[in-house]
Amino acid sequence: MPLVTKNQEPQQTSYSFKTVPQTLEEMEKLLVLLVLIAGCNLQAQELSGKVVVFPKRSYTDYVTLKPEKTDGGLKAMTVCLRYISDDKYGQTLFSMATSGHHNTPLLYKYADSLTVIIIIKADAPKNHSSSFRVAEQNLPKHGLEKRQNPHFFKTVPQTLGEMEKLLVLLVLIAGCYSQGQDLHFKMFTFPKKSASDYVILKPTNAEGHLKAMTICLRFGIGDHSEQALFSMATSAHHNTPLLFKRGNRYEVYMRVTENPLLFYGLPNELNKWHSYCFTWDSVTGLVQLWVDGVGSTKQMAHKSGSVEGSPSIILGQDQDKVGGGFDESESFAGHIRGVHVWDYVISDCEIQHYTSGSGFKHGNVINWKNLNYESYGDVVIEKMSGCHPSLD
Ligand SMILES: [Ca+2]
Repeated sequence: MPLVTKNQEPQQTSYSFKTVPQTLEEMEKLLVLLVLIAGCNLQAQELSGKVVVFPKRSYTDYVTLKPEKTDGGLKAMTVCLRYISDDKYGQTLFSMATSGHHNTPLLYKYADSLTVIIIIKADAPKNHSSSFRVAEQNLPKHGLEKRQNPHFFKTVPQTLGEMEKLLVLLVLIAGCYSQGQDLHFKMFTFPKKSASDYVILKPTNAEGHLKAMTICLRFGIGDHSEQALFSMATSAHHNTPLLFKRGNRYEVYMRVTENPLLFYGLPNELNKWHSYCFTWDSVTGLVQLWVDGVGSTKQMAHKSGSVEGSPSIILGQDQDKVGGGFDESESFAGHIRGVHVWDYVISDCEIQHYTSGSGFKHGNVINWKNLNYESYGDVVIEKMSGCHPSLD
């Protein structure tokens, strides 16, 4: 219900937290604006580590999941989900409906905590609140849609407190509130060797005191010339580390400018994507490389040391000083994507998950899906063609 009567002048709304929208129209505008700002879209989203919050029992709050397979004809099915609830009432956990029947199935939890599966049952128990409705058949292709409910806008929050709660909820559900960019299905293309093409990556934790590190990226190259894969520099040293490739071997410069660690026998075919991970742990000093899931033997560098200060991270060039000192012969030409950096050594298992692209935990220092970066020169940010597997 609009709060403004005919006799009153509608109040000018500035869409700040201090002003509660006064009308249905204003509320709708604000919500559309918020969703746009949040950068949400209807593409498939990686939701690991996130939850969908249903703050109240209502017949207007729900999420529609769009199945990847929409052609029907199911002869078997497994449905998995996790939920938590302290509600003493019955709860609909999952509802799949088709034109043939509206319970195919309905998964319902009764108040006595017994989870009941009802398949092809005429009706769910009366007086329960459908708090989770999922997946109608014949919907468009995959993706998760946060649907605007036609009833939702009929009630405008009446107080500042209600408005704040709603905004917090929206941001939580949107799950994409950040200043970085999601480069899923994109890549950096370095079309030539040069001293002017590079990308600066800005870490989330700007002030480092790194005692361990994992760096993963995917790359493809077309020749066996010297190639700087990843360069991290600080004011204390410009190789912390430099990850380099020369001919058929991989090189790691960790706090050294000469005599790098050398790694032989790892996959290095040309014109092919490679998954590359570097790990370093200060306590043991052990360094390991992984290429396409093949782990090297371990070598030692910068034992008991740390990487202090704000690191300068650059793709495409070898920094011989912080942010510069580039040499064309050491520059990178090819493709890089899927860059993640952690401030700890991720497990072998996680590295395998990264390699296969199956649900690994994203980097907490550099995250390809929330990346702050600046590109220079002729570096092109390209969308991957649909023929590539989605691994990031
Ligand atoms: Ca150099």
